[in-house]
Amino acid sequence: MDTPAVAKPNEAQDAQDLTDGFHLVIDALKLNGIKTIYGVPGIPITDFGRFAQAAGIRVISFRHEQNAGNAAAIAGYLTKKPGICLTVSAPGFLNGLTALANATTNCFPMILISGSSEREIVDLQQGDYEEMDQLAIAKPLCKAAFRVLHAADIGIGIARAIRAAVSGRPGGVYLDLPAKLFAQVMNREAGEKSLVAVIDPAPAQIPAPSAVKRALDVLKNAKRPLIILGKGAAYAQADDAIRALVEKSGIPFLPMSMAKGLLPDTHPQCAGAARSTVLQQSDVVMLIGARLNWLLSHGKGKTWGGAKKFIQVDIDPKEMDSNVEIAAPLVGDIGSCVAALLDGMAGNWTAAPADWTGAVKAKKDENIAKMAPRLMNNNSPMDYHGALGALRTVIKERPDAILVNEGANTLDLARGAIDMYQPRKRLDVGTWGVMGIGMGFAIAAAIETGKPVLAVEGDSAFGFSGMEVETICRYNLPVCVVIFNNNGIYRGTDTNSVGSDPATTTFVKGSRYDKMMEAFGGVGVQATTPDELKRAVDAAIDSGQPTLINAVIDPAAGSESGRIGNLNPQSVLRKK
Ligand code: OXT
Ligand code: ADP
Ligand code: MG
Repeated sequence: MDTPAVAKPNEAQDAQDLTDGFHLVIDALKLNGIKTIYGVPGIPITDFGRFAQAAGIRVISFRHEQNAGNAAAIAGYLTKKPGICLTVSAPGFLNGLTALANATTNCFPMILISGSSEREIVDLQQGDYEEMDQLAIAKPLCKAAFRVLHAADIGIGIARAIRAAVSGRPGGVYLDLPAKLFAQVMNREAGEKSLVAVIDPAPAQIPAPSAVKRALDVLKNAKRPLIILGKGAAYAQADDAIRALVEKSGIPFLPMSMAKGLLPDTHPQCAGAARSTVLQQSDVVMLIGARLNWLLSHGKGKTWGGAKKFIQVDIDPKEMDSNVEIAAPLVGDIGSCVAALLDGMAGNWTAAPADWTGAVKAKKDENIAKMAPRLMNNNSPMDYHGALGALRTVIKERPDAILVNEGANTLDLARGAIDMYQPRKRLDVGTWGVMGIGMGFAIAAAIETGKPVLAVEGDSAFGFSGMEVETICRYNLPVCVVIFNNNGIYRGTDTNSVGSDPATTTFVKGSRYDKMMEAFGGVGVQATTPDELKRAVDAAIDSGQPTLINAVIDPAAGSESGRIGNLNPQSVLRKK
C-alpha cells in the first residue's frame, strides 16, 4: 500500500516527533470546533475515547449506541455543527445506524464515526472480529459516506465529513475508520500540516432575485394567506428575520411540532390552535423549512380543502414539486431567503386581509377556550389533559427549559397543550415518529445548552432508551423525566381473549419507573395528581438533580395511535 507520509514504525525516531491516527482524528475534530463526542467504547475505539477526553473533548459514554447517535443528531440540530457519534465495529455500528438514518431523514447534521475491522480480511470475507462491510451498509442511509485508510488523509476525511453534514440540506454522514488507521504513525509536523480547518462549512445560498419577486407576487395577491414554519426554519437560527417577516406580513402562521416556540405559541398571529381551519381555508401557503410530507397530508386531499398556491422556501431544490406543484419555489438558505423577502416587502406591503385574520383568531380563541377547562382538572388517576395542564404551567413559568417529548397520546396531546415560547425548545419524534429519541435527546440538550430539560415520555416510548437514566445520573445532568404511565402502548386496558399471555399493547400494571432513577442515585417520585406532578417537576428543576417522576395516568384514557389512528390499516376480519 502506498503511504508516503507515514513513518516506518521501526524508524529510530523520537516519539516526540511522531503522531498517530488516534491523535490526528482528535486534532482534526478540535481544529474544527468539535467539543463533545457521544458514543459507546470498545474495540477498536476505546483508547480513542480516552485520548479525546485527555485532549479536552467531552466524551459522553452511553449504554447503547442508538441513544448516543440520537444525542449527536440533536446536538447537531441545536448547534448547527455536526454532532459526533462514536461506535465500535459491526454491532455497535448497526446500533448507531437507526440514529444516523433518522438524522438524515430529519435533516439534522451528524457524523457517525465507527471503528471497523481490517479491510483485507473483510473484503475477502475471512471472518475478522466483528467483520462487516460497514461503508456499503451505511451509504443508502446518509448524505455521504467516507472511509480513511491512511493517517495522512485523516484531515481531509474529517473535513469532507463536516462539510457534507452541514452544507445544503443538513443530514447524517458516515465516516469509517478501520482499526489499523488509529495506530498508524506519521511525522508530527507533517501530520499537523495535513489537517484542514473547514472554511465556511455551510455557505449562504442566496436566492435568485426573480424567484423572490415571484414569491412576493403570489403572496401579495392572496386573500387568505398562511405561513407554515417547519423545523428547518428553527434549525436555520434566523429567528429575528423570521419574526420580522411574519409580523410585517401580518399573516397567520402555523408551527410544525419542532418549530413551536420559534415565535411564541401565544403570539397573536399563531394559528396552531386553528390548524384544520387554516389548512382548509387558506388560498396561498408559504412553507418555510417544512416539507409537504405525511405530517402535512402531502399538500392535498380533504385536509387541504381544495387547490392552493404554494410558495416553498427550502435549501434543497429537489424538494420543490415533491407532492404538489409549487407555484413559487424559493431555493436558498432560510436566513438569506427571508432577508430577501423582507427587502422586497419594504415600504409597500399591505397586511393580510382583516376578515381572514379575524376568522382565524375567532376559531383559535374558540379552540383554546374549549381546551382550557380540561387542562385544569385535578383528577386522580390523572387523565392526559390534567397532567399536561400542570406541565403547561411549568413551561410557561420556565420558558427556557427544553421539552423532549415522545409517545403516542403523550406526544400528540402534549403538542397541543404545552405552549412553547422560545426557539428550538421542543424536541420530539420528528419526521419518522420514531420512539427512542427521549433520553439521547434529553442528555444532549442538557449538555449542549446547559438548560434544564423536561422529558415527557409515554411509558412505552421511555422503554426504548430508559437505561440511559444511569447516564443521566453518572453525568449528573439537570434532566427531569416524566413518564406518563398508563400501563401500555396507547392504553393499558387491552386483553388477550384466547390465552394467558398479556395483550400485545400492555405492560406490567402499576410499574414504578421512579425506582429506576433511584437505583442510580437520582430522585424518584410517584405522582398521582396534577398538583403532585407540578410540585415534583418544580422541585426537580430547582434542584437540577436527575429526577424521574412516575405520573400515574388512567389506563383507559388514551386512544389507539394517539391522533394518527387513521394510519392504522383495517382488516375486514377484525372483530368489532
Ligand atoms: O384545528 P383542529 O380542530 O383540527 O384541532 C387541532 C388544533 O387546532 C388544536 N390545538 C389546540 N386547541 C386548543 N389549544 C391549543 N393550544 C391547541 N393547539 C392545537 O388541537 C388539534 C390537534 O392539533 P395538532 O396536534 O397540531 O394537529 P394534528 O391534527 O394532530 O396534526 C396532525 C399531525 C400529523 C401533524 C400530528 O398529529 C403529528 O405531528 N403527529 C405526529 C404523530 C407521531 O409521530 N406519532 C408517533 C408515532 S405513533 C406509533 O407509531 C407508535 N409506536 C410504534 C413505534 C414507533 N413509532 N417507533 C418505533 C421505533 N417502534 C415502534 C409505539 C411503540 S407510538 C408507540 C408508543 C406509544 O405508547 P406510549 O406509552 O409511549 O404513549 P401513550 O400513547 O401515551 O400510551
Ligand atoms: P417539519 O417536520 O418541521 O415540517 P421538515 O423536516 O419536513 O420540517 O423540513 C425541513 C426542511 O428544511 C427540509 O426540506 C430542509 O431541506 C430544509 N432546511 C433545513 N435547513 C435549512 C436552511 N438552513 N435553509 C433552508 N432550508 C433548510
Ligand atoms: Mg403508554
